[in-house]
Amino acid sequence: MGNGFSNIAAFQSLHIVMLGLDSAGKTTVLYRLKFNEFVNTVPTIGFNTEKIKLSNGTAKGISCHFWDVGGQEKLRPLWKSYSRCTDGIIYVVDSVDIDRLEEAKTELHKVTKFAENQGTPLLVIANKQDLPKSLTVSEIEKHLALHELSPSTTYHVQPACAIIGEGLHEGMDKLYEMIVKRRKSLKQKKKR
Ligand SMILES: Nc1nc2c(ncn2[C@@H]2O[C@H](COP(=O)(O)OP(=O)(O)O)[C@@H](O)[C@H]2O)c(=O)[nH]1
Ligand SMILES: [Mg+2]
Repeated sequence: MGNGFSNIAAFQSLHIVMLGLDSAGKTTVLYRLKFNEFVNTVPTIGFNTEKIKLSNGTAKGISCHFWDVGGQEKLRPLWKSYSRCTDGIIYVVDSVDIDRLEEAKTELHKVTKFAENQGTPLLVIANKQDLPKSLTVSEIEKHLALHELSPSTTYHVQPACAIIGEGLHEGMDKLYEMIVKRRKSLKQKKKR
């Protein structure tokens, strides 16, 4: 392969948790990745989970076990246990729901501060880019105050439209790259 990623294929499957406020599009992302088509969703009570073998890009062939946890306020206390010791966190944001970006920011910062999540790579999906007046990546980055996250948290903001699947594979590639990098540096630290 020669891209430095080959050895990660030996990993069993990556554990990925998907968080974000209710209605951001998490479940749509999940089923878009799973079935490669649009699936009409209902609000998630509890969680959805799917094992998905990625079919595109550098992460092609990598198995991921996704946990899509409901985002309603009463369900958010669950986020802590679902995100514990995960390989990567996907945080889905509705790019037109400006009124709730402050709330999205608060919840995101809470999650990344849990001791178990220190350094866990973060993929922010700036979803619903198909809608008029959707905020750009840099606006989302600012509203979520991503620069205030702990320096150990590597992140990438990916513009996407989950309904047609645009941006999702690019986002997964970035997340995968961050996960590989982190594993390598953890391994090197252990050797020292
Ligand atoms: N226009 C648009 N609507 C979307 C997109 N992604 C999801 N939705 C819609 O947003 C609503 C909430 O989606 P859902 O996946 O259930 O959100 P969740 O609560 O985060 O799981 C549904 O009506 C979806 O069809 C998108 O990229 N563009
Ligand atoms: Mg849902």
